[in-house]
Amino acid sequence: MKLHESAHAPNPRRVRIFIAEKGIEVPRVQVDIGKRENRGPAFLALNPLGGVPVLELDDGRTIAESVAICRYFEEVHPEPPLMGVGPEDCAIVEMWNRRMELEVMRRITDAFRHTHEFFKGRITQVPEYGETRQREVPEQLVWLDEVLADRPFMAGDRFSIADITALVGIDFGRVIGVRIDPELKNLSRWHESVSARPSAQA
Ligand SMILES: N[C@@H](CCC(=O)N[C@@H](CS)C(=O)NCC(=O)O)C(=O)O
Repeated sequence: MKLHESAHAPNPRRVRIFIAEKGIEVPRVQVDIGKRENRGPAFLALNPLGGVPVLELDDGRTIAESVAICRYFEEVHPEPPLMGVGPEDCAIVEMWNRRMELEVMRRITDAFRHTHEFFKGRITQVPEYGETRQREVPEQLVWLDEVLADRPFMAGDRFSIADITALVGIDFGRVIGVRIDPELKNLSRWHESVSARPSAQA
């Protein structure tokens, strides 16, 4: 098994944190997205959409999409659970992970993709769209602060994939100037606590 990933990209970091929480070691292959290795024929044979990460199984099958890769590891290595326990809890974790992905991380990566040099010539940038997405981020962080008023983690009492997605999204936001306002006490406390977990260094 091999994990094709890129050290500085946010989606691979989600998977690295996830497997670090589970104590799983997986051989990694670095894909240089700066040099567009992920757009060359060898990588496109693994994932025709060209995104990292990709998990290559021993039988040659490949799994792309960070959450699908995490789902695989959750099934083969259930402890500690990071995607919920039982039908209700699993659905609640999924709800919060989707919210973190679609509302928080996606907003930040859209802002990056549409305004940053790195994506010039790679996608059709619409700077106005990126700037609008960026302007919306602070109000999302206020919302997260409210969410965390009555619970330690995004989906409740237990650390989950929703925390991983939120952490990776917010940390990646640093490249475009996203910072947590210290006045957001709940979000600041959460960020400090999840950043202190050894997995956050992955
Ligand atoms: N939906 C995919 C997104 C994968 C993705 O877009 N990865 C980024 C890195 S975070 C990438 O490969 N970017 C370079 C490119 O698209 O050329 C997932 O969740 O894994």
